[in-house]
Amino acid sequence: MFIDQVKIYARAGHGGAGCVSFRREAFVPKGGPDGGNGGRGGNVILEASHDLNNLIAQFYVPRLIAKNGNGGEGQKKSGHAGKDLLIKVPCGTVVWKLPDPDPEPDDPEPQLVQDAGGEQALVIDFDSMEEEAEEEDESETPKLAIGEDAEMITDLTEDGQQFVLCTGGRGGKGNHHFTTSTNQAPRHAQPGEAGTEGHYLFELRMVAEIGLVGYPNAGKSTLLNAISHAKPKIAPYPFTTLHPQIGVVEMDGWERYTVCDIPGIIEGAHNNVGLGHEFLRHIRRCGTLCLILDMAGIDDRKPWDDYEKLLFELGQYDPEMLNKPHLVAANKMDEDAAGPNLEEFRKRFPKVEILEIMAAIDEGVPELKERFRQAARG
Ligand SMILES: Nc1nc2c(ncn2[C@@H]2O[C@H](COP(=O)(O)OP(=O)(O)OP(=O)(O)O)[C@@H](O)[C@H]2O)c(=O)[nH]1
Ligand SMILES: [Mg+2]
Repeated sequence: MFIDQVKIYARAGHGGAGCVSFRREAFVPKGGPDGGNGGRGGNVILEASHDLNNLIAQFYVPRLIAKNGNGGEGQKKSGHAGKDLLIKVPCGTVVWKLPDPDPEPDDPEPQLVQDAGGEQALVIDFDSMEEEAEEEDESETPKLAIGEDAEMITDLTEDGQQFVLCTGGRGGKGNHHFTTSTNQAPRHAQPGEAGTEGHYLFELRMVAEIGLVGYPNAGKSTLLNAISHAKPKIAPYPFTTLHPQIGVVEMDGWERYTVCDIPGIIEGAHNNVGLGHEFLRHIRRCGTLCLILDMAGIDDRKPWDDYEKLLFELGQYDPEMLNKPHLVAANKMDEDAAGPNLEEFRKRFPKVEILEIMAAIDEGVPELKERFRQAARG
């Protein structure tokens, strides 16, 4: 299972309470207050890790609760701090703060009414309970509130980058802090502060330099397979790839860059046709896009139509996508129809940079790899 969006509830630990205690020792009369401070609550900390590639761990554990601090003790002993909860998330995780859900409606208050006989009876208004329940249902309509009520609070892109999602509450002060000239034996101490909490949406946007975009069956996964150690599934039917994959391309001289293969897009993807276009989020960060076209038109489409429709769908997802530099990989050049189609394509789009490849047999692939390297270096 591949999870790239998940709702999370997180809460930091509460601070431990301060202690009320008095020194009791033989031969020390009126030993004075010696209540220690409470320990602070644990933080919830996120850490980006390049060893992970999806949010599956958060999907199974969507409540992140850090430990509370311990209470203070006598003899001025401070309580232990609550342990921080360190959560590893994949590099490229964007965290959104969601608005707090509406508080649960209170149960209707029983009301005392006088019945005809003058006796009092307890009446609970069940009608209003039902109405409230209906209203609640309406407010439950799922809204992935990105761009509306949600606020982006961090973007974890670098391996090892940390972010404190919720801060643990401070421990309360013990009673020895509260002695004054007039009160040498205070019988009160501070309670611990509550840790911060909230509802969040974690969204993974993969981090890669080059993004492959194309219709299903165009050969995106075949290309990723040819240039990197990634082994995406390749098959002669559409929508073989169901979730994004990143391949690391290693060049001579220890140079590396990453390429992201995503599921195929088809006309109407912005209206959820095919697999929709939500996974385009994974190529949002790519500096360069490579549009892979089946130049032979094996699935009875024309490459120039594919090209225009792909650009249209990219623009529908986010007009910013059209500002990214892109090049075209004309794939399946080993097929007979590919040559004439390419000629026609060049006539229609003379300014587009095209590289001819046969991904299945590695022809033209080294040149494309080199071109990607230049693009990745920016
Ligand atoms: N003739 C020919 N066939 C190719 C070439 N490259 C890929 N194919 C074939 O095209 C088919 C689809 O390849 P994939 O790499 O799975 O295509 P994809 O773009 O990843 O498809 P989806 O994952 O469904 O979006 C497979 O049967 C490949 O063998 C090529 O250069 N020439
Ligand atoms: Mg594929």
